[in-house]
Parts: sequence; structure tokens; C-alpha cells
Amino acid sequence: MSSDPKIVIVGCGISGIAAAHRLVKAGFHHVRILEATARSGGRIKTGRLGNNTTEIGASYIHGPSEGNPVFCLARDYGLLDPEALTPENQAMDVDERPPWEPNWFSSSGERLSAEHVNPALELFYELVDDTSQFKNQEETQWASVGHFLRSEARQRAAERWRDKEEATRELLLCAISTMLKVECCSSATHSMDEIDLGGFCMYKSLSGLDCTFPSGYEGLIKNLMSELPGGLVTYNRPVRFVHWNNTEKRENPVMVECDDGEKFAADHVIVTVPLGYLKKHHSTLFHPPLPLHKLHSVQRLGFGTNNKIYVEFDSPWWDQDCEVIYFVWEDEDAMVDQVPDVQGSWIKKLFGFTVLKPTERYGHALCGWIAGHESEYMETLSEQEVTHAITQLIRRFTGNPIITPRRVLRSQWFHDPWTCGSYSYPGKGCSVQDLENMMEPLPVKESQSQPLQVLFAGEATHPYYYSTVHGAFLSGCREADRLISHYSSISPSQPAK
Ligand code: 6YU
Repeated sequence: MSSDPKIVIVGCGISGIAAAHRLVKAGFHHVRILEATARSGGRIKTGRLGNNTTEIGASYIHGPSEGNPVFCLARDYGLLDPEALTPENQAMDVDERPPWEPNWFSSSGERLSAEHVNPALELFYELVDDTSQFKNQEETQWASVGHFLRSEARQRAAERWRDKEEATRELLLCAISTMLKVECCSSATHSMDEIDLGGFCMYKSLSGLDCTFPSGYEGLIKNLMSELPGGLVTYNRPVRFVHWNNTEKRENPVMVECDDGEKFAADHVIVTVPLGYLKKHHSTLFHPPLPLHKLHSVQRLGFGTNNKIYVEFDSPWWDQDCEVIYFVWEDEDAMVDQVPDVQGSWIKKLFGFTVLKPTERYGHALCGWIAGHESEYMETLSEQEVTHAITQLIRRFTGNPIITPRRVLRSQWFHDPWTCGSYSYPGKGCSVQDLENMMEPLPVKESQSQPLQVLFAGEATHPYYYSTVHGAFLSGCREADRLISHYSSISPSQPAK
């Protein structure tokens, strides 16, 4: 193997960029990124709603504090608002984060007071907190997060709300359905019944009150890209095959072949394609195929859809201090997070909207959130059909028959052929071992002559920051470091210059 190896990175999302950055900085000269699309950033994608910046993909830095490399980069590039930089903001613990100021509306067109719905919200947050007791527990009596939340909610509600009127109790249970739909969006899953309870607790939160990029998340990508050598990325080059374990060749044991037939010989390839893409294409992508234990982990981990529907209005119909709008369907069975008739009533899965703030920056704009198969079906509709459904929904819940959106813009992550969904979640039955299998390089048993041929990065390969930008970033650094330490162990002075 060469002392200045050829390294191909598949995918120019944040994990691929992070890996390239690290390798180039360490003195590797033959680093190349092959990207299927015409742009860098992958699921970091900033768009426009009229004159305003919107995020089609990631919105927040989750946990903006010193321990978060994405926060540190954004701060150093000068991409954040001053409030995000304050010590108070960074020190904010997950449990201390104040709940967003809500406005609640019901399907009968009534505004519900926050006091009225609060018992449901309190019970729900308490149950989500209680999931932490299942950390490191291999077996529980609960089949999934959904099973736990629903069963416990039913039992605790029966005790606590005994003295409330029947109609109030039912309304509160319907509000819990709304909260289950919120959780589906957070985990990009069709239903909380698909999420493993132990896996759910593996996710780690960093301190800091989530913040956004005033000029768009893509500013981070632009800054990072400007520090890479020109020509390092080849765009519009979808990789079709990764031929590895070519035992006849001592040098360049990996051959990466693109859709157009162009071939790139390499010593190492870092695959950063999304888990959704991997689930769909692993059997054609890898030659020889993935070892069975790795394949099973790819299958056990979940990858689902969470989409956004931005809606802009001439004037607000929500309170000035409102940060989130929740819709409660009174005609639904209590505590459901799935719609039985996806085509006929997909819109019921949309839990409501977050309010884009500050108004001076975004105008009167909301971001609707919808997860699961209902979200995937929404993607197949025309923009007019989505706008019509949203308009009818808002008119019904507000009781105001003339509210009309000025503009609507939605994301379509499930039908993006290079992503096939939004982000990963711990599927039922998945364990720490599955997360470890995801990041394990090939060949599994390192042979002296051809080690570390195929390495894996991307958000779904991070054991506890999966589904996030910082998890993806760290996974790229991890795989670059794996190669850097490999080369420094065989030749301490090579190749770093
Ligand atoms: C975060 C947030 N956020 C909303 C929405 C989405 C995501 N995330 P990439 O896909 O970026 O790159 C791969 C590249 O590979 C890509 O360019 C492809 O074109 C290319 N490719 C594919 N196939 C190829 C081939 N064959 N050949 C060549 N190239 C190929 N994260 O931190 N904050 O607010 C959100 C959000 C709608 C879709 C998000 C958020 C997820 C991040 O966007 C995502 O992890 C990274 O960008 C992925 O980078 P990458 O490099 O791995 O892949 C308890 C518990 C619960 C757990 N959940 C709690 C946290 C919830 C996360 N929240 C997310 C919410 C939002 C709003």
C-alpha cells in the first residue's frame, strides 16, 4: 500500500466534508469526493420562501455549546446570532429548557386554553423523561417507545384525571395523540411503535438552547468548502458500485464505479450515503456484498420521513408570543399517532406548526411538520393540492373561513433518490451492537496487506448523536482519524507533512 494513499469519499454531505477536511489537513494528497448531485451539503439545504431564508433540511444546532463541533465552527465563522453565543444559552441544560409558548386549536374550530391542555402536556413530558430508566436495559416488558407511552399514559391518566369530566378526559387523551405526532417528527418515524425503548435512550443531548443560522445552514457548508482544495469534489457523479476485497491487487484494492461507467481506483473508500439509500441499494452497491451481521444492522436500524411544510401569511392568526401551534383532533381515537386512511386523511398527521422567529426576518411564516407514511404520501401530491389541504385545515381549526396562505413550500425527502427519507432512528429490536456494526470498516478481519478498504460515516453511524448534523460531522472525523492513525502507526512520519 502506498504511503500517500488514494482515498475516495462517497457523498458530499457534512460527514463527507468533515472527513475530507481532516484528511487534507493531515497531509493526505489524494482525497476525492464523488457526489451524486450538483451541490454540496446533502441534508443541509437552505431554500427560499419568497424573500426569506428557509431550511429544507436541518434547521437547528441541537445543543449549541462547547462540546458541539458544529456550534464551534458556526461561532468561529461568525454565522450565529449573539443570543446563541451567550454563556446562559450554552449552559441551558436539556431539562431546564423552557417549553415553547403554545397556541392550541381543536378540530371543532375552538381555541383551547393552555391551562386546559396543560395536564396532557405535563403527563406526556413526564413519560418521555421516564424512558431514561430503560437505558442499558436489554429486555423490558414494553415492545416499543409507543407501547410504553400509551400504556403508561392510559394508566396514569385514569388515576390522575379521575375527577375530571368525561369530555375533558377525552380531550386530554386526544392532546396526547398530538404529542405522539410531535415525537414522530422528532424521530422521523411513522409511529412511536417502531422505536426501540433501549435505543431511544442511547440518544444523548448536549447542553444549550437549540439555535438556527440566520442566513441559512448552508453558510456552514460554504465556509467548510472554501477551505478545501479546488476540484476535490466531482459533482453529478453517482457511485453505482464499490468493488472491494480485490485480493489480486496489492495497491488500490477498491474500485469505485460511477453511473456513467467512470472508474476510480482507491486504497480506501469512505461511504457516507444516507441509511435510506443504503437500505435500498446495498445489494447492488457492494461487491462482494456486505457481511450478514452488518446487513442485519442496516435492516434493523430505522430510517423514516419527517417533512416540513412552510406557509406564509399576510398577517398572523396566532398570538404574538406564540412559538408553536398544536392541533387536536377530537374525532380521533385517543392516543393514536397513525392515520388509518393515509390517502383520505394524511393531513391529520401534521401535528401543527412552529412559528418562524423573529418576524422582522421571516415575516408571518409557519413551519408545519409531518412524519411517516402520511408525509411520504403528501410528497406525491401537487403543490396546489398541499396548499388546498393546509388552507382547509387552518380554516377548520381556527373557525375562520377566509384565512388564505400567501405561499406554501414543502420538502420531499422520501422521494429524493439520494436520501430516501429524512434521518435514522433506533428501530425495534436494535441494540448498541447494531450501531457499532454500522461503523465497522470492511474487511471485518483486517488483513495485513489490505486493511480498511471500506469505511462508513454519516449520521446513522453515530452511536448516540445519530439523526443530527453534529453526529454526522463527528462520524466523518472519526473515519478520517481511523485512517490517519493507521498510517501513523505503520509509518509515523507519513503522510502528514
Ligand atoms: C440537526 C436539525 N433537522 C430536518 C430534516 C432532515 C434532516 N436533520 P447527507 O445526506 O447530508 O450526505 C450524503 C450525501 O451522499 C448526499 O449529498 C447525497 O447526495 C450523496 N449520495 C447519496 N448516494 C450517493 C451515491 N450513490 N453516489 C454519490 N453520492 C451519493 N439535524 O442537527 N438539526 O434541525 C435537523 C432535520 C427535514 C431531512 C434533519 C437535523 C438531520 C441532518 O440533516 C442530518 O443528520 C445530516 O445532515 C446528515 O449528514 P450526512 O453527511 O450523514 O448525510 C430521543 C431521541 C430522538 C432522536 N432524535 C432527536 C433529534 C432529532 C433530529 N432532528 C431533526 C430535526 C430537524 C428539524
